Amino acid sequence: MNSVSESLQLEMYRRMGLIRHFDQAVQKLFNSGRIPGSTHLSIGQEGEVVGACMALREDDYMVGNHRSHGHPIGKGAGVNALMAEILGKATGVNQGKGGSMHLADFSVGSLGESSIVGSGLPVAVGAALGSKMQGNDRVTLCFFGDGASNQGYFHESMNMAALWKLPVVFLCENNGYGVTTPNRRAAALEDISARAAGYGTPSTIVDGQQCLAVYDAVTEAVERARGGDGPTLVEAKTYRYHHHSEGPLYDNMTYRPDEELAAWKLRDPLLLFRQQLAGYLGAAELDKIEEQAQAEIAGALEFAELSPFPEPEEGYTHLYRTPIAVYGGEL
Ligand SMILES: Cc1ncc(C[n+]2csc(CCOP(=O)(O)OP(=O)(O)O)c2C)c(N)n1
Ligand SMILES: [Mg+2]
Repeated sequence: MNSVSESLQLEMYRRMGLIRHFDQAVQKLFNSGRIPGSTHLSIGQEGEVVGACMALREDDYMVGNHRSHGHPIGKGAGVNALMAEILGKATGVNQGKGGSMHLADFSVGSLGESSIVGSGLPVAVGAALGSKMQGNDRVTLCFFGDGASNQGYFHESMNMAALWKLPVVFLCENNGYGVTTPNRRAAALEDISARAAGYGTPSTIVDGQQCLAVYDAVTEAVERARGGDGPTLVEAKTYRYHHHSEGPLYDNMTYRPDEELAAWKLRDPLLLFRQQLAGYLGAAELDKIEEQAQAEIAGALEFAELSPFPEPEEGYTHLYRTPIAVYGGEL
C-alpha cells in the first residue's frame, strides 16, 4: 500500500468523486423523468470500483454489469460521452443506443455492460481467452454482484478460466443484496470467495470500502493473471446506499434495516479515503479535487443536454458486424 504514489492516490480520490457526482446527477435526471427505463446507482461502492480498475493497465480490459456507470469512469473514460449516453444522445459512448445499462467505451478497454445478470462473466472469459490466443499480456477484470454468483454463468466461467489458466480477475461486488433478497437467503455460504476452491482458484476477501485495500488485492490478482497463473476471485464486501434501482417502487420496502444503512454510511469510501490521505494532504486540497469533480460532472451534463438525439435512420446502424477498433487493433 505504501508503494502507491501520491499522484495515483489523488487520481483515485478524483475518480471516486466523479463517480459519486455522476450518479447523483443521474438520480436527478431520473427523478425529473429524463431517463427512460430504470437506472442503478453505485453510490457507496466507489471505493471498490476505483481500487479495482486502477490496478489495471490502461490497455487492460474491463467488463461491467447493470450497476456500471462507475466502472468505465474508474477505468478512465471521459464523463461527457457517458452522460450523453445516459440521455440517449448521439454523442454518447454508444451513439445513444445503449443507455444506462449498456455503457461501453472501447477506448479505455471498457468492453461493455449488460442488464442480463451474470452475462458479463463469459464475456470476460472470452476476452481473456482472446488475449491468451493473441499472445498479448492484457488482463480482463470482471465486475459482478453477489446475486450474479448464483447464476450458472459464474460457475461455468470460473471453471473454464481456471482450467485454461486465463488472465482474468473476477471481482465480486458483494453488497449483500440482489434487488431486495439478502445474500444469506440466496446462498448457503456467507462468503462467495469460498466457491473459488471448487475450481482450484485462489481467492481473497477485501474491505470494499477501502479503495487502497482493493487496489492491493487486485494488483496481486492482476500480476498472477499477467504472469500466466490464471484467475483469482476477489470478493469486495461493500454496500449500496440507494435501493436496487431508482424510482418509487422500493420507497416503502423494509427489506433492510435503517441501522444497517446508517452503519455502512459511517464507512463511506470517500470518507475513509480522505482520512487516509489526511496525514499528508490538507482538507482544502481534497475539497478542491472534489469541487473539480463536481464541476466536471456539471460540464458533462451541459454537454449531454446540448447534444442532439440520433437521427431515426441511425436505428439501423451498428446492428451487425459493424467493426469497432479496439486499441488500434486491425479491423
Ligand atoms: C438473468 C437475469 N435474472 C434476473 C434479472 C433481474 N435482476 C436485475 S438486477 C438483479 C439482482 C442482481 O444482484 P447482484 O448481482 O447482487 O448485483 P447488485 O444489483 O446487487 O449490484 C436481478 C435479479 C436480470 N436482469 N437478469
Ligand atoms: Mg448485490
